[in-house]
Amino acid sequence: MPIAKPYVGLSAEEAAALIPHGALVAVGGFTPAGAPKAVPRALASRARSLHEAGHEFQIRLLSGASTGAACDDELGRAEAVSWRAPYITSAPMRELANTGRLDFVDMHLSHVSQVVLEGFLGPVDFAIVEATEITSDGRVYLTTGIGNAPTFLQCAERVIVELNAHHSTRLREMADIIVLPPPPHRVPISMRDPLDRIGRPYAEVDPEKVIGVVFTSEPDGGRGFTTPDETSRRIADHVVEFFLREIHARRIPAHFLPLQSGVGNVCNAVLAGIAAHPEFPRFKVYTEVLQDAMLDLIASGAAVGASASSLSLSEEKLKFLYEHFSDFADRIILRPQEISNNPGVARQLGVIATNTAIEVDLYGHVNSTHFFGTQLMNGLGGSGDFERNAYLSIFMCPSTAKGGRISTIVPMCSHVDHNEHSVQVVVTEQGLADLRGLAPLARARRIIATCAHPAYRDVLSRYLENAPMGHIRHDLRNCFAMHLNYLEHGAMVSDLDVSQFEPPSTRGSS
Ligand code: 0RQ
Repeated sequence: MPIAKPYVGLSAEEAAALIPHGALVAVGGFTPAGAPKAVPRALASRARSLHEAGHEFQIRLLSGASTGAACDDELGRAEAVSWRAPYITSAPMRELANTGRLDFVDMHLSHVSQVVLEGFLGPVDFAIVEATEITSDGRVYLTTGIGNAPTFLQCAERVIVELNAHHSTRLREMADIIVLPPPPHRVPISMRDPLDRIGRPYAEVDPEKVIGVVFTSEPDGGRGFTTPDETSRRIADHVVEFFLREIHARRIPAHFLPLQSGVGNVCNAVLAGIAAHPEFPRFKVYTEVLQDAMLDLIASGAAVGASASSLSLSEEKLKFLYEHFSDFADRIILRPQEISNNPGVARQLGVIATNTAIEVDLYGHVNSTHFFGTQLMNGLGGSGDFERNAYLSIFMCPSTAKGGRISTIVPMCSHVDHNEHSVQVVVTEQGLADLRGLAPLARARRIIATCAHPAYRDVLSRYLENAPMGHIRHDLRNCFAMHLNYLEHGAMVSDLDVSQFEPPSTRGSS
């Protein structure tokens, strides 16, 4: 591949060797999509060699969202990161965060760009971004994930670009890039429709800052989803029926409102449920990651088009997209996450937000991030950007986890990411609790009656009705009794008959 002047071609190892211990390194992309691969992998290998030789070597790592295996997994396994923000899905990184060996800062994804530009995290020493092209005047055409790359390119002191030949150069037709200056120079975001374009097809960098270009040809390594299981399908059915009822009651317009869909199998099942329903109107999507199920909806015409920050697709779907690019070019827009997740835009467009919870308490507070208040799962990602500001805020989860031994409906959340004021609808496979207009005790009774698994309804009702009276009823001595029971005895209630949670096909078989 020819290289534009004035850039220097480097091997990944040569590029990694330029990054010193303690540097704040900011990587482009959003999820594995568009995250750099070769240089982080070489950095991990360098860290291992240095550690073996008895030297200190750790970087601080900032990204758009999660990254790919070549970045977070490799650097995590090499214990090459001392500080990490704003979101991870990597098991090695999670392990470090949960054992006190990594300082992880969980942030709303829409906040990252402004926090960097405001200087709150200190100077960004290096940006590493993945692109299909960099021009001699500093235009950078990004690949499948935009994330915070435009901001990082603007403010990093030194820049390394991975030019990845695996990706279509036509991706620039989907990119719509703008970097908002910090206050008091903010400009209004002029967007009335999810498919409005407000920026340029490229990010910009001062060519003087680019210390090297590394050539690669490597897929993102995105994974597809499993076929929705029965629990996810039942959650999806409740959500789809609710949407249709709301349209019928004219609380949602007949042509629907832009949909935001979070990560995971439940969210994909909802999309599949929407696709399968003959009466569902064609709708637009305003979300952060475009996953396989969403591409299917756009391909089938069920969805008009989507705004997102990345194409987080399986290899098979990405290949399909590249082969039929012209069909999608003006129906998918890829934006920096400050815009894809912008709270003001979500409010302006009237986004309907659907995300998954780890646990929900009786009053509708949601924990998205920490098991038993201590063990980090992934981080809150973009869920708060959308849920707090949505036209309709919906959280979904199975009513139980770990073979029924955990109820996801609990008296009090062991950690709170979204408070009761950001949560209007809670859905499990048991049913859908519409909490709009309900005062705290009515919310609690509805959540127990509608969402809790029958095996846990009595214990939850007893907790509520025996708690001291107040505007909100809580028994501070017992609000975590179910959590403690699980930690001490392996189930949230004693004498639990776990056979009732087995899927119907295995029930009764030996
Ligand atoms: O663990 O597989 O070991 O049994 O948690 O659970 O049901 O597979 O959940 O994959 O849908 O993810 C909230 C984590 C849900 C995700 C969360 C255990 C359960 C299992 C996973 P095992 P499921 P999903 C925008 C939106 C925050 C970020 C976000 C998430 C494992 O959706 O990270 O919303 N959300 N971003 O057994 C103990 C409980 C549990 C529990 C489940 N109450 N206690 N364990 N599990 N509930 C996208 C971006 O930001 C990019």
